[in-house]
Amino acid sequence: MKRILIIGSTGQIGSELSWKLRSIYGESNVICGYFAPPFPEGFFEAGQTVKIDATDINQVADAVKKYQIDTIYNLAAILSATAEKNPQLGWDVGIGSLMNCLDVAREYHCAVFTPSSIGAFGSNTPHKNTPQDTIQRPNTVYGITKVAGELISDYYYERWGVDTRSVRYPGLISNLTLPGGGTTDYAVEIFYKAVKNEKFVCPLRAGTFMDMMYMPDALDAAIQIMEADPAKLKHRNSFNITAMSFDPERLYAEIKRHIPGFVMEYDIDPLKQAIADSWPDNMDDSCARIEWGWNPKYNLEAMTKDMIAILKKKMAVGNECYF
Ligand code: NAD
Ligand code: AKB
Repeated sequence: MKRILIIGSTGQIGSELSWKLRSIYGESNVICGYFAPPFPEGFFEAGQTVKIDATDINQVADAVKKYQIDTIYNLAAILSATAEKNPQLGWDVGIGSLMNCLDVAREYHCAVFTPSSIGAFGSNTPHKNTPQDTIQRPNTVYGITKVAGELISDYYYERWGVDTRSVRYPGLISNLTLPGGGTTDYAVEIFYKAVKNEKFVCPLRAGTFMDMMYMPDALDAAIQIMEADPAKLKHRNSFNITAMSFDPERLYAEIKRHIPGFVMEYDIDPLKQAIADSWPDNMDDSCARIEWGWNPKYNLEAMTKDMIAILKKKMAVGNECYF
């Protein structure tokens, strides 16, 4: 049985991954590291928690020793749009936390999962059917941390035998915790506006295609890659994975099939638009499919139906809607 530490467990991914990992590996085997508010509802009651600033190696090492951890899910990061406003912080959290996890993992024999992103690609990467192995010259600090993270994770595997594995997540759409300041956040925010019957102002231009994924598939990916047979992995850090690709117009049209009166307008955010323009339109994820059986369940139609149903239910019981 695994003993898991999640670093950054209160964010968009961690708040859902913690429930899923507990349901698979047992409540007492999953320790949720937290850094700063906001905390998901019931976070401190749901299981074991520990405060960790992952940029401090002693805090990571103390938690690994105390809880006899053998697997670290390292989710600490500053997402793309926020990191552009504070590059030093983006670097310190993205790379500082990863280096600490890798060094602690090397000493205490842990496996490490650290997500990469579509942000690991740049303007001169082929944008259509982006290959697994291709040019990676991003021009955002977030993307630079992701490329450096992929390389140093492979280095720790090859040089020291640390079992590092990763996926390049696309934009993630979910309904529990709001996204943390990325370029793809619009694809979540639009749903909150739609179910509240409010107008949505889209920060990206029509025709801006990016890969996207519904959170249940993203959680499955994180677990499947860490459970994959190592003998079958030709790649490790990191695998292209995707579930759908759309632009704001296509998403708007799909939501309007459920909420016909919904209105969307555009007010382009130049920073987010420049970042989105540098990212792939759609990635080729065939290596993940072949090497560890990646096979997402949700396409645009299924994700949209589920998002609207869940958010409407939340609103009906009077829960807070934040946008
Ligand atoms: P998020 O911003 O929602 O959460 C990040 C978490 O890191 C938060 O809980 C925050 O408190 C924590 N954190 C910040 N500084 C810390 C520190 N010094 N020590 C410990 N924890 C710290 O991010 P997320 O969306 O959950 O993303 C998790 C990972 O997945 C990141 O590596 C991100 O780059 C990657 N990713 C996310 C998406 C997406 O669409 N959400 C897409 C691609 C990749
Ligand atoms: C962001 O937009 O920064 C993230 C990502 C795709 O990495 N959602």
